[in-house]
Amino acid sequence: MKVKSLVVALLLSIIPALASAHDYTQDNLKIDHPWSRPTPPGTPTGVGYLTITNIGEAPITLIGAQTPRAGHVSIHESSMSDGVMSMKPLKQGLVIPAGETVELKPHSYHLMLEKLPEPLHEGERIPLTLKFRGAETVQVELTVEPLDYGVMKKEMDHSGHQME
Ligand SMILES: [Cu+2]
Repeated sequence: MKVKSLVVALLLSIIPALASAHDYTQDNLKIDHPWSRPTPPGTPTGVGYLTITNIGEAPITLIGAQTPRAGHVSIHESSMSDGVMSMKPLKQGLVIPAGETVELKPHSYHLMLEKLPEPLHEGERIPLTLKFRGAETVQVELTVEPLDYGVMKKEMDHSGHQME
């Protein structure tokens, strides 16, 4: 009996993640639509975007991420200065204040998938582990969307990244 109810409890905890694979809720945070873009052969870096909502009462900080598809993942912030897009790593992590939503998206905060051993392919689902201060580690999947997904053409190349 005991084992049975444990199994049921485990299944119940897994099913919501499967039922809506693109929307993850865990304790004090909610993660929406993690996605990425295909990369041309030989490109060392890719991107990761997602929306994080802090549904708790205390601040949460995204402090790191890992994926088997990249040698290293950094948290970056892009900014425009004198018409030039540049980006810098957020060494202290990315803070999501209580009750707020932070979007990792083109031309803003993003995850940088570095040292790609092979290109990211459209349609692929990339496992990603997100580490937080103030929240449990979360497992999500980045869906590799088409290159022109949701943005204007000029935003496509993310060119600052190719120089790293
Ligand atoms: Cu970057």
